[in-house]
Amino acid sequence: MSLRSFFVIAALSISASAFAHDHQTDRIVVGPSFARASLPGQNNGAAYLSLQNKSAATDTLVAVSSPAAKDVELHAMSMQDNVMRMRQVSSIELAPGASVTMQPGQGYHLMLMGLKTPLKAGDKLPLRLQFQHAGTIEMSIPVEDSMAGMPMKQH
Ligand SMILES: [Cu+2]
Repeated sequence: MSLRSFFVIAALSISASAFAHDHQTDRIVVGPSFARASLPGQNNGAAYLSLQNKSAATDTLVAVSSPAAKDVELHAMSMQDNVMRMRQVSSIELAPGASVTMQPGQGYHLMLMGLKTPLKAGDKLPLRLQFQHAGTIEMSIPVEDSMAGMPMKQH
């Protein structure tokens, strides 16, 4: 083996273990996730996670926090009197094998209440997820521009 390929393999194994540590436990796998850049004048923000329950038991996301915001709430979109509204929910349940993919405009999202500084595209948002069984998962997710995840997204 050449010295050069040794370095490549070493670098790969470091990033693979860092990923496992940051983003998943045996029970819960976090897939592609992002926060949206803040709109001018708004000190609340939104973030969208992909979560999968790999365990054989139901697990529940019970709390989320971030050093970047005063509070992080779990929100769900729902139709009320023909208007899309969001309401706070106390937890998000994941059946065995089930996954939740949060996206703008429907289903669940994380609401970042009282951001300490505006979120800018390219930043990383640190999050701490608390699951009933899987425990705590700490990770950072990318901040994308404010159109990120829209159905008409074009690049
Ligand atoms: Cu919300």
